[in-house]
Amino acid sequence: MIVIGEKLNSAVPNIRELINAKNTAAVQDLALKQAEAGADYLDLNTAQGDELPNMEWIVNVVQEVTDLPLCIDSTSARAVKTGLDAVKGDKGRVLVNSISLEKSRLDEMLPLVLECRCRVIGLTVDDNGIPKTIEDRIRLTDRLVDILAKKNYDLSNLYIDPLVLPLAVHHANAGMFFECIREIKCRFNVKTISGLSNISFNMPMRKVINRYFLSIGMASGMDAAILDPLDNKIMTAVRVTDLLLGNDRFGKNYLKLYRSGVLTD
Ligand code: THG
Repeated sequence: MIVIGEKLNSAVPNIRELINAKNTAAVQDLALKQAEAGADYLDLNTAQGDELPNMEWIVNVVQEVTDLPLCIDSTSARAVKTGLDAVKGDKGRVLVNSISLEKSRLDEMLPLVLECRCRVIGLTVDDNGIPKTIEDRIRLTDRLVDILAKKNYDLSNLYIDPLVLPLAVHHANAGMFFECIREIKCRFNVKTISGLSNISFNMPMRKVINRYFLSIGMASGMDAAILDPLDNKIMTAVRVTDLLLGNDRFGKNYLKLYRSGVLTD
């Protein structure tokens, strides 16, 4: 499973303060810790604050301490462009988070993604909002796949995020998400991704729900997740589920986590 480290997100009050204060040491420490914990990408979000200059700054300081590819997290195409411009080396390794079928967002983000042939997260949302049914999410995926395929975009670089809604809103929301992932993996040659926190919104013991959600999601074909790699229990869930699914040859990653003392029950 592809782990996207979520820690450097300005939506979290502490992090917002670190970013706005341009606290290089603290930001670099969080970048390094997530890399050491096994993150494959680092998500960077500076939306809460002076977004463009902060994005340029954070891309620069993070790159000083790690070569991990970056996941540039913004609804603003200008912020994404600023982030991409600051990336050194191969921009094709960047994961843009995200495009959608909302007309203005698609029109602005698409040229950036096509120009650098980078990876991209596609949200199943359009100008009518998040669809209520699996069929409508598949329909939006189909439209996005069609648009990108016509531009000769490599679809294995597209990560569809079906946008999971809270269980507290409807008891079938998790089940619908898993079914959606299975359908998407069956019908399209794309990858799938999700954040973990929405599912448990407004419920007690959120982290327990998030862990089981992750595990069933992976078994349904979820390729990547945006999560906190510094949470030993969630990383245990990632490595154990990959081991059980046959995605960890010789148990290499499982044993590595065990030997580092992080694996926990
Ligand atoms: N899909 C896509 N992008 C996303 C999300 C998604 N980006 C933002 C978000 N969802 C994922 N990122 C975060 C980042 C931080 C937190 C939650 C989601 C968060 N952090 C607290 C902290 O760090 O203190 C709490 C951490 C914890 O308790 O585990 O809440 O769904 N495409």
